[in-house]
Amino acid sequence: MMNGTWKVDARDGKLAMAHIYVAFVALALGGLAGLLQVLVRSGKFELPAGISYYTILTTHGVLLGLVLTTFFIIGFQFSAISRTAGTLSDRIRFWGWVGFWLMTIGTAITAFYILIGEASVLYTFYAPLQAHAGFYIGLTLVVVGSWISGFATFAHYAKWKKAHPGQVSPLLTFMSVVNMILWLICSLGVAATVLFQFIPWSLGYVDRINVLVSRTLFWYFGHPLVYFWLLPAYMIWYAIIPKIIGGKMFSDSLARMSFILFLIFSIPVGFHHQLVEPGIDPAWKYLQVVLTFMVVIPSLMTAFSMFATFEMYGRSKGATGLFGWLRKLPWGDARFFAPFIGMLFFIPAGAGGLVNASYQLNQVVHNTTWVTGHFHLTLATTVVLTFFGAAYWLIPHLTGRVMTKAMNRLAIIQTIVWSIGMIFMSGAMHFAGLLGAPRRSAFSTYGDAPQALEWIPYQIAQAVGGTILFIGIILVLIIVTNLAFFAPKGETEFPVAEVAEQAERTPLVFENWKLWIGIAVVLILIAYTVPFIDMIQNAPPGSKGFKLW
Ligand code: HAS
Ligand code: CU
Repeated sequence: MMNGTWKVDARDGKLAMAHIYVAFVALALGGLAGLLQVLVRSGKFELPAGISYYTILTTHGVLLGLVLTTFFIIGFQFSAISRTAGTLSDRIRFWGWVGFWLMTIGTAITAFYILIGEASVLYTFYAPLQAHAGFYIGLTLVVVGSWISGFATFAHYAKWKKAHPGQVSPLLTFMSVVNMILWLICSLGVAATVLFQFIPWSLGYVDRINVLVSRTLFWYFGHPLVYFWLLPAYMIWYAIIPKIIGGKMFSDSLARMSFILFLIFSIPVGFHHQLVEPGIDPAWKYLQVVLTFMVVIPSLMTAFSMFATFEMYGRSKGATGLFGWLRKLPWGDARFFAPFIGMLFFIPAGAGGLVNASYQLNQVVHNTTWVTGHFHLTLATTVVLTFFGAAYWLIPHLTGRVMTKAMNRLAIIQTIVWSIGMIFMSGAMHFAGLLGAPRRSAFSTYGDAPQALEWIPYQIAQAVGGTILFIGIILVLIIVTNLAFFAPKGETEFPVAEVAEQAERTPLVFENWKLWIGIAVVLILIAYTVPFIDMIQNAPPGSKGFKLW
């Protein structure tokens, strides 16, 4: 497929880089907060100057879970659509900048209220914890900004379609569109709870909040949010990694189909975060658990597709035997190595997700550090290592530089450091969680309860792992700064893979948006309407706000 340009236009590159700078500043500050947290939870360290553990924890979750991800993803996607569907028009780029500034101003406002200690409500901001209204208003601006970038993406796609009637759109553009549709539909939930519940309540216009409705709207958003993080990583796996290893993509249709399945199944599943929540009929929890297991399928398809890509490539290089192809992969290339390690970690990470989603097992792990361990494998390893791997070619591509051998070596070391740190930290979180160690909680021996004394050694292992991870953050920041400002001038490729099968065979039905969005909406209505009416009709009086920090 000959689509787009070889190089991202310099003006589009600037827009993408603006997002990427904010993402890495968030990584630096959020990572520092993470280090302080593991030290506190080891029991050997206290925060100075009366700073609350929960202030630090909120900073960490918001900066890394919400800011790093959203900014990196939108920056990456803008460069991907510019690369594959052609340079953005001035008007679309203008709206991209509007989106960027709204998100940045919103982030600054939210960060301000967190840092002055007025919003230590963690990144899930569960009611009845009540933050300063500025926290919610800042978040609203971030979401509205991201919507504008979403519409800019759709406009660019529509322009391409108009110029290429009857043709299948470039894969990376198609995938970016799916991810932004997913994001738009799901963020309606968080927008609704923030605008209609949290803001009036935190401003004092109303006294009480319907806690169950707020959590339900949050998780209607919160689960698809994790796929909004994951899909860009899958874009890199499907469409970029095959080119980096010198091979071809296994199947264009399969990749598109898995993205459509994510669009359909990833929203009506939020109850798997509320399995122990009273006030929701178990029948509806059951339905959403079934749908959760449906959304595992596109990940299994992705695993299959990646194995097929690697094996096809290895065999074309003469590999034999069941795993002979493994030896043919370019282990010394950080652009491959970091995302590959991310894939490897996704095997236990995904298995942990299946444990979480299993109704009975969820009773054991819910609200324990097991869950924290789960998302440090999924988000903080699989997704983040893939993003790092992408940054190693994307940043030099956009800044007109090249990665030196020394920096590549440092990036390999970075990946190894990250893996070791994460095995210790996330491993310890999983084990301590099974013993009952609570998440979202500062250090305590709970009056020397025997259980609590049992998990303290794991919390020390957690601190060791977290410290190693912080070294990993320093390394990646050194690499990124080098690639953005100091690396030698030159041209770096934005790799986009070709497909092994004939690309023309991809059916156009994947772009029948009315159909797919229609199915998604129907499933959402089936999964949510009745329980939602229940929650409103049978609501207790609601809760006043609490500031417990
Ligand atoms: Fe999750 C909680 C269930 C995936 C993130 N999850 C969380 C939270 C976060 C999160 C942040 O059902 C905490 C939210 C909070 O603060 O409360 N999760 C799942 C399930 C999946 C899953 C079923 N989660 C993710 C991903 C995330 C993420 C992805 C971020 C990016 N999760 C849950 C549940 C909870 C939860 C419950 C609530 C728990 C509670 O009680 O609070 C699935 O999508 C996972 C499917 C994945 C697989 C793996 C496929 C493997 C692949 C790799 C192939 C490898 C290759 C390399 C090719 C089945 C694709 C091979 C090479 C060799 C040499 C071997
Ligand atoms: Cu989920």
